Amino acid sequence: MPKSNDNKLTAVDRPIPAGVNVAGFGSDVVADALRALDIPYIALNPGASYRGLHDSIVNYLGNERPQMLLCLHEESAVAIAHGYAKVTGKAMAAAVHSNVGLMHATMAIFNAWCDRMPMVILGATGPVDATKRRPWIEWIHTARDQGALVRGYTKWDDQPGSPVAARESVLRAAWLANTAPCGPTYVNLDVELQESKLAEPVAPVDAARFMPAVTSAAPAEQIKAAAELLRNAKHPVILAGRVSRSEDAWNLRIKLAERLGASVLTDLKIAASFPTNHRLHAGAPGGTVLAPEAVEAIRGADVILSLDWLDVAGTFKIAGGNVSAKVVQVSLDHHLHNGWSMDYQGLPPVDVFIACEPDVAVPPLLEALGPGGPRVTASLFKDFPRPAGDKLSVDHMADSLRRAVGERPVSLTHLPLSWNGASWHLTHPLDYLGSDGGGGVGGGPGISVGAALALKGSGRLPVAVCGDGDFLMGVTALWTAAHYKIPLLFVIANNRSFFNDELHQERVARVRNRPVENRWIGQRISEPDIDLAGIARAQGALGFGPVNAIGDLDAAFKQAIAAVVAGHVAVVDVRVEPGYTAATTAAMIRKSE
Ligand SMILES: Cc1ncc(C[n+]2csc(CCOP(=O)(O)OP(=O)(O)O)c2C)c(N)n1
Ligand SMILES: [Mg+2]
Repeated sequence: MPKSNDNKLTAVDRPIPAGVNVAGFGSDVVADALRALDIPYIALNPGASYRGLHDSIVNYLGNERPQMLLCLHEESAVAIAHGYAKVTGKAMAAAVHSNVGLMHATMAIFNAWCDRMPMVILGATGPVDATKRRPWIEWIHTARDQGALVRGYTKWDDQPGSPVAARESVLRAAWLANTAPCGPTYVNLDVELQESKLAEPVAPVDAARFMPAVTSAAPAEQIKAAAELLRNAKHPVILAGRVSRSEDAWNLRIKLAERLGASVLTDLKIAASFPTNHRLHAGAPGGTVLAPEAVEAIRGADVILSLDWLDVAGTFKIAGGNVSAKVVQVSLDHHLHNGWSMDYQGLPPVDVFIACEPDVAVPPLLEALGPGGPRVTASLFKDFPRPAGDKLSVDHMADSLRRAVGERPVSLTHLPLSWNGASWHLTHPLDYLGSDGGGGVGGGPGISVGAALALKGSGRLPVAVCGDGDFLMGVTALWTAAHYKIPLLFVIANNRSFFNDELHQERVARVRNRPVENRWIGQRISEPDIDLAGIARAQGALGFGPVNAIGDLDAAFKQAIAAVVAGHVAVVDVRVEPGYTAATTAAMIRKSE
């Protein structure tokens, strides 16, 4: 095993001192704004359209605060910012080159948008003044309305006309991105603006004054009305949705659930929001299907409290529709709904609407409920699945991984579609960071690198469990982790297939009375099998496997975890039998809705 040298990220990519400490060019003013915002990193793939800014970060800022994180694809640059925000709740920056870099970045921006994660994306175009354009290349890389590429899934975008206006844009972009409901913002910097010499010094700005904290209190009347409903509820249910990573808020949610004796649902599409091993947690968390206990809880509920649940209407539909319970919705999400994207989901029935962040609503709700409880309820908790059979399944993989990490705090930075929600206890807000947000396959690796970056030094072991398809689409994010010495364990649930879609083909075949045996064609990633451990090694990570036998799992995980603890990036290729949980499979291949 190679020795991990200095594991300080700031020691990587040091420039020789340029001796520049006065802003001389337009892009220096933009760099100053990034520094003033305390943005620690800017993940990027380079390009001439922002060579001015690039120079300012290296030679004016000395490549620190922000430090560049070189990425091999724009999609991973944005995904890294996404993963970083999942842990910290804060925007870092990403830079992408002209229209082409932005086009590469779009899916990752969409993922971050759907996941309501903040980030500031810097792009570039031009020169807007055609007389200044280099022939050919600067013409093809100039677009009239570049922001239009991402306007449907960013909170705001701008193309400022001067260095001082650009500074204001960057401040506004950070402020808006970080204000709930959070999301990506995009600032497009004209080449000429960046490269222009400043005619006169630009007066400094007190950035903090342009970042006012936006707090929204819970409306007192609605809190009272909700407390009234919940106090009298016989079968309350809490849908624990998009909440923060705060431990205090986590504990207050537990207090609320216990005070009410409410059954609590969580969702693997989003980060951990309630301890899944708590007696009030209703069944194992699912991504696309609801556990039977969860369906039962919703059907039997008389009051349902949604703490910014991702999809209230869809959940009711899965539970069989006709939900008669009174519904209290706590959310600010409506501020982001627009005409381009339908990611806002179905319109749910709501009896009391509390327009604030869930973390803000819970304390006054508890207070308004007053003393009482905790009510006694039957335990809904079920133990881990017992992996069956002698073929290596995803359950065997999870079982061995769980034993290998032992008592060590783990952050699952990503989970594959094949994951069984029953196989892990999520007992801390950082135990699981949620999915890719937008269902854009290929996000797992980059998001995990960004999350691991934010977790570096925290004592938590970042573990990314990815499908092979997801891993292969985003695999070059590994190099960034290896280069910047960001320890991270990848476990690949390698079924050598885009298996999700095999089930879709099976469904179509069933409906059409055609042979389901052909479902694998155009789906299987084999002949040749891809050496995933080899792809890891080729990028400076450590590769283990392929692990084909159940008996070899423990040793592979033990070695890989030791490597990550020593500061490395490690990948374990686990050749799993294709298959999802029985409930997911049944839901996916059934003939009717
Ligand atoms: C960018 C993108 N392309 C295609 C899809 C369609 N799709 C959804 S899941 C999936 C398969 C993912 O494969 P893998 O990560 O190996 O997980 P598995 O289905 O095998 O469990 C595909 C191709 C998508 N959601 N996003
Ligand atoms: Mg697969």
